[in-house]
Amino acid sequence: MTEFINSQFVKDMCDITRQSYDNGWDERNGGNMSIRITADELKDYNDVKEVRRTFDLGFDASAVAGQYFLVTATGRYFRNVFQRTKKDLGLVRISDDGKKGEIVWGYEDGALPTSEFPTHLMNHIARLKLDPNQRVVMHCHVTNLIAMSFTQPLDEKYFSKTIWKMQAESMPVLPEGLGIIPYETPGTTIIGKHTAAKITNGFRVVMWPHHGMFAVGDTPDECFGLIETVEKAATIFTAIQAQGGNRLDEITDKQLVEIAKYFHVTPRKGFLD
Ligand code: 2HA
Ligand code: ZN
Repeated sequence: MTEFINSQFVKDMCDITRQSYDNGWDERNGGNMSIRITADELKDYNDVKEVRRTFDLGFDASAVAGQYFLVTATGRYFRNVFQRTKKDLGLVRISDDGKKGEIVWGYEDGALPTSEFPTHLMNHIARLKLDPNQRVVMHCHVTNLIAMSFTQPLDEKYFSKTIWKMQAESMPVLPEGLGIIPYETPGTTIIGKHTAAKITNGFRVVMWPHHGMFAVGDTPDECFGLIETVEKAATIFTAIQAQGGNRLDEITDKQLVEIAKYFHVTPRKGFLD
């Protein structure tokens, strides 16, 4: 019998949560992650066939009815997922009417999915409309981008350009730039709706000011790679400020256009002069 705990999905979740914790982005219960899995991909796992508990989703998720999501638990710590895997992760099937989550694996000591699960689902659904290969949603508390949300204007063009200019790699990785929503209370469906509007607009990374980053991707590596790249740019920005803030030289708008051409990516319209 193939056990779900030995699947690549669970391995990826353990790897990424631990790495994100080691990077200092998930103090206590900070952060959450989900991976979309199809029924077909689960057919060989015999321990995910039975519904153990159900809960209300609080919104209509019928766009992903019958699909499965491996999700970090609410109140649990990224630091522990790799060794408390069956307690701190759960596999949830979205009911046929899209109103309920059906727990088929994990959350063994009574846990439930992250408070941000409605937001994750709304954003899986929004991204799936643009990208049928959408799989992963991740949220974490990246230090330097959060700090920038206090000191820099919360303007998408300004932030995107700043991130592009901090390192040559930002443009090929994130040509669409960084989406920004207003500050919102964590765990609400409002934050989910505002974020989904940004995802619908083609952003894959959205800043939640004074809170953290939210990203979508086709694979755990891609999603985590987007977060790493933006946070690396924010770290360089922070180091520049610590060195006095003067930029004697920098990547110009013209050079950003050249990078984009070379890597065959299209920068978001209107963000470069
Ligand atoms: O999972 O990070 O935004 C805890 C949080 C909520
Ligand atoms: Zn958070």
